[in-house]
Amino acid sequence: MVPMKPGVRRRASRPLAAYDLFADLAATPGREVIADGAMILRGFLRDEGEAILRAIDSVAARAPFRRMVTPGGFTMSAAMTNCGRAGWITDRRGYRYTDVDPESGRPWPELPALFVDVARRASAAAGFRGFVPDACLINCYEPGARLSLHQDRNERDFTAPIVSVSLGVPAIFLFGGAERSERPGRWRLEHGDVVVWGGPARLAFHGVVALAEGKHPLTGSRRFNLTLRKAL
Ligand SMILES: O=C(O)CCC(=O)C(=O)O
Repeated sequence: MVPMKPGVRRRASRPLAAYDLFADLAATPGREVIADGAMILRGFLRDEGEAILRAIDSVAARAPFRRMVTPGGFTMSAAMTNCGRAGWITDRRGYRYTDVDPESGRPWPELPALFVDVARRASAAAGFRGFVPDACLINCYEPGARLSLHQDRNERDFTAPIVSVSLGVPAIFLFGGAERSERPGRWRLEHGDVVVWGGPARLAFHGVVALAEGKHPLTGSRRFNLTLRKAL
């Protein structure tokens, strides 16, 4: 080991969210690479959908879904809530994370252990090791609700991947590049599919096309999405 000069502090090692296994795992059946650093895990959580939906209900009982307003004054069509140490919000003052729910003044509900476990397993299955989320944005789409192309960039640490879980009615997911002008690909996401992106894809623009009418035995006409992130 090289001795350090007196007064020079060794930098703390960065959290390990390595992307080194991505290429090896991409060839596994049920995995679909949609960009360098981004993959869909088909049906990964199909059998756990019901338990995840129950956990969403218990979060929403404490921090109800609401339709937030963008800084430009547009009311978003998807309803949202959060759990974890930080929750993503938007209002006339901007996009940001807060440690309390502005509607109640109370901390966001804790991240259910199931969500942490799902994030760990899904990120590892996509080749990102050591991911521990501290925030989960929960989106609820009714028919017609959509999410326009955006980057997830309010987080402090872009070395951590994003884990995005789809439940209920299928949706068309848009996934592009680091520039908004890049034409995104379109991917149908079904109940239990998980998308993981990080490394070179971490700041890719992505969005969701307006939800079509549909019926799912567990969610009726709605689609839910969990976006698990390391925000702090
Ligand atoms: O609903 C989805 O599949 C994507 C959600 C999303 O992009 C987000 O919450 O940033």
